[in-house]
Amino acid sequence: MQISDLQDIYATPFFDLISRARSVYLEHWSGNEVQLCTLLSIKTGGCSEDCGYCAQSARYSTGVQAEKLMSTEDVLAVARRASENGSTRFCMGAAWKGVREGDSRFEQVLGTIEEVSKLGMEVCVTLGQLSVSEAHKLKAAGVKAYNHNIDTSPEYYPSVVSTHTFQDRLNTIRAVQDAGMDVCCGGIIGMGETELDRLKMLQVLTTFDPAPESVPINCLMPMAGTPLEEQPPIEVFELVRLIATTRIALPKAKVRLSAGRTRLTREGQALAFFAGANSIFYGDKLLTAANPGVEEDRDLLRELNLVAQKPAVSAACGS
Ligand code: SAM
Ligand code: DTB
Ligand code: SF4
Repeated sequence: MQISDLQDIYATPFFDLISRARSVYLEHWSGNEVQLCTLLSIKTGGCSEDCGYCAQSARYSTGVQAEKLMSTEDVLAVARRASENGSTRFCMGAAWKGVREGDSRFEQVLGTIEEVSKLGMEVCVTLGQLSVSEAHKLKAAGVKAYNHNIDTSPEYYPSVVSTHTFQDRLNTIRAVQDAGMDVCCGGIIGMGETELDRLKMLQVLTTFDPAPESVPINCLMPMAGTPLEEQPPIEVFELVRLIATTRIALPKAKVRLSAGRTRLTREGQALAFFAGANSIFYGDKLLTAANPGVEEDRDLLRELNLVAQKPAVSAACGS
């Protein structure tokens, strides 16, 4: 898609924009379903990278302590609870620059994935950079989708991260696709980028082949101690416009209303769902930051007559 097309869509009068996004949603999705995805940080903190938004970078004093990789047993206990609570997707995150084949910690994660996939939820992981052989191993262990965000426009990326490049992100995404996993890729808004940066990020996502299966839109949660700690909150209508534009540009993608929901009102979230968001992180914690509580989310979904989407995998095969 051309950037000018995305700019035209984004600039449509607000109600026309969200109505169009809703029509596009109804053409491609049935009913009023929302996917509930639980996140778990299986390896927290101590990361070598300098992503300016991240509480887990070892370069900033954020109060997040570096922890060891969680055992398979401990991860399984959390995954079982998530499944019992109605989550249909389970995403495990590690504060790593990337993974290396042969590393015992990578082997341990593969074992954990094999066990978690038996629970019947879609399994997603976000472990940083990888090459195609590691991607094949993850796929074989039962991973459905790999989360690796481009986070912002190619032009703005170096203002936020210096320890790896935008191209490194694209290379990992290519490896994930070559191994046959779905790509979950989106970004963060509210890092000081312009409206054009947000649309350029979206434009990059529209060039992916195949298209991303899910697109998380995170609102920056300013983390004390990081370079972006003072960023002001985003304007809700800017978020809703971006979600609607994403829905129109990538009609079949799950558009995930991700980090930052604790700072949105219920009405703001309702507008985001109307504009095409059809997935949320569910459970009171993201990786290190807060998320609305399960009861709060259940109430919201009930009042909006939104129901949990069924998992796309069966417990028997986990693939
Ligand atoms: N280390 C891996 C990586 O960088 O891909 C996986 C974990 S990383 C924490 C996953 C994503 O979380 C980031 O790409 C970013 O989009 C999001 N994220 C991290 N910190 C955030 C924050 N403070 N506010 C909003 N989103 C954030
Ligand atoms: C994504 O796009 N957002 C999630 C998930 N993918 C891994 C992570 C949000 C992290 C929010 C900050 C924190 O919890 O530290
Ligand atoms: Fe590390 Fe990922 Fe955080 Fe960057 S976003 S510092 S790579 S955990």
